[in-house]
Amino acid sequence: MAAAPLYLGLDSSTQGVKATVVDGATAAVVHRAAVNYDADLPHFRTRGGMHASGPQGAVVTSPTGMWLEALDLLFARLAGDEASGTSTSGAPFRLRDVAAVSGSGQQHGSVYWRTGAARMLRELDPAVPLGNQLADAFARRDSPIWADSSTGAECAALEAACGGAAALSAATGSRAYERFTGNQIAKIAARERASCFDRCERISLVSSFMCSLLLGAYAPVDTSDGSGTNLNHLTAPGPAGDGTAWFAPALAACSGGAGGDALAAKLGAAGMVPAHTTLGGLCNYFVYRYGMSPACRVVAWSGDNPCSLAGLGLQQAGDVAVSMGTSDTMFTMMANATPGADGHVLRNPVDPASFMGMLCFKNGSLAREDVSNRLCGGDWGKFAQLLGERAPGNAGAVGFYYTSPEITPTTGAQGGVQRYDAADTPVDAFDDPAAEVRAVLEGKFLAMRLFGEGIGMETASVRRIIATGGASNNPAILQVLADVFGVPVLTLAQSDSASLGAAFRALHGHACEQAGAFVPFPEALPAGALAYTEAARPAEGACAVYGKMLPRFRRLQEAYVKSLLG
Ligand code: ADP
Ligand code: XUL
Repeated sequence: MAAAPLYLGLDSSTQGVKATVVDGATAAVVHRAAVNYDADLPHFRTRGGMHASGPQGAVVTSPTGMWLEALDLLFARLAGDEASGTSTSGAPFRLRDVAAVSGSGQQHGSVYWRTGAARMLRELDPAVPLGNQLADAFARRDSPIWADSSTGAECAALEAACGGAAALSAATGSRAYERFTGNQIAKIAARERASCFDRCERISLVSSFMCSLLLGAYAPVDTSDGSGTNLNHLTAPGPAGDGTAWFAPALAACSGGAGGDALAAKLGAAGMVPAHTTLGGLCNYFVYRYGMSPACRVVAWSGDNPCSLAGLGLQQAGDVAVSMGTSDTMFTMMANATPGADGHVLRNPVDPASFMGMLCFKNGSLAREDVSNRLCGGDWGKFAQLLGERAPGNAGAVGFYYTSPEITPTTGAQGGVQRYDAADTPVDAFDDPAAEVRAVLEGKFLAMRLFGEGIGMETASVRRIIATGGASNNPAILQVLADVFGVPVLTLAQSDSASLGAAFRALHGHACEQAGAFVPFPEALPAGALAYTEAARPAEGACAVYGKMLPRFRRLQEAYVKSLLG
């Protein structure tokens, strides 16, 4: 009997690159592999996969060459596991059985291919590692990434050129954000016009960059990750459907004076594609070097948050996901796009007719870890115990923990920590360590509620929350989340929702290609693909306590953010 087709999902994230192989018949995870940049590629000298520089560490990049080496190392590990007959599930697998591959990239990052690089991509030599043969393929050695917050001036200019923040948000799904690719490009186009921008024939996102390596040709940007650029038109019709066109005024504003057409040519003059699009076959490099099938199809890559939406199985409005990793994100499926002043609306990666609402908080696990390290010696069990010592509402104690400059709400280039007692008086420390532990969580989840409402996600319409990311292993943290929103919190047995979602999207894209028409995502997924477990149920009355607290929380947040913005 022929083996069931396998689907490969890759995730090029901030700290490493991961692979998830799923069985197409059951959607069960057959194998996983991972590469960690800091540990596995120490010669790039990154911390958390990043290089930070400038005042407050606001300029943040990753070496593009590191991503090349990491992809080879990941495939070498997969091929080695195949050869030794080992896998994380115990079931042997063959890379040759992978019918389609797709991927997930950290959002917003950008790669600058130099003139002539298309040919280098087309002629990739399977005998030479990617890092060696593409060493000269870039107009810039380092890629700005999502953690960068150095483009405040470019954001102001973009909003001014597009008729203000509200107009930009209505068109692209978000007002101008420092990390969004358009503003990153604008900075480089203006300051490095001759040394980089004019020498560059193509600008890729991290997602379309990695996809280009698999294709051996420049891959288009997909509409979901494209919604994180400030350069897209969220709803206008484009060559490949609604939401696939660039937004001309934004292109012109971010081109450093070179003109919107010049920038469109570098981004892909044909516009974007829906994320379920199959772009072509896998290039020979991966066939000959790692034993992949020459028949393997490449489905467009997307951003990590859109891929997580697919991996967590969000299927109807009111399904909300909360991911608590390096950054915290909250996202939800939405029937309509109602972009607001803060937060983002993206295209849905598995349904070209709907949208994805998203909030991104920069201070996620590192802020919680800071509290845990200071007060609990880094013991999450102790953290949970302290959390249980105080009731929802924290007897009025409120804190804001922006250990690095925050994105939601935007604190500009400044970060800081501010605590208030029940009388709204700023205090240096709470009397009770348990208050600090509760405040760092309640503050985050209240911000999710507050900003969620700003993009049309009414708390009353939330049905359930699916939690993922490192901190979702902590049931006590999930209890606070359930209490703030008043709904059950579920977790999924499978981890790594972004690479899992990329594997599911490979399966989905392949199903659409084979059917010659769009197949609804839930129909493409094998039954039972997603097994949820209820991890927390809201305590009686807790949600109402938080509802009452929200106006005060908003007021204190506004006051503190105003002081940071100066
Ligand atoms: P990434 O964004 O890099 O994928 P992860 O989702 O793997 O990050 O999350 C890593 C974080 O999870 C760590 O920084 C750690 O603080 C946090 N974490 C791990 N276990 C726990 C726990 N039991 N309670 C709270 N936080 C945890
Ligand atoms: C989303 C964001 C981060 C990155 C890295 O807008 O900036 O979540 O995608 O994970």
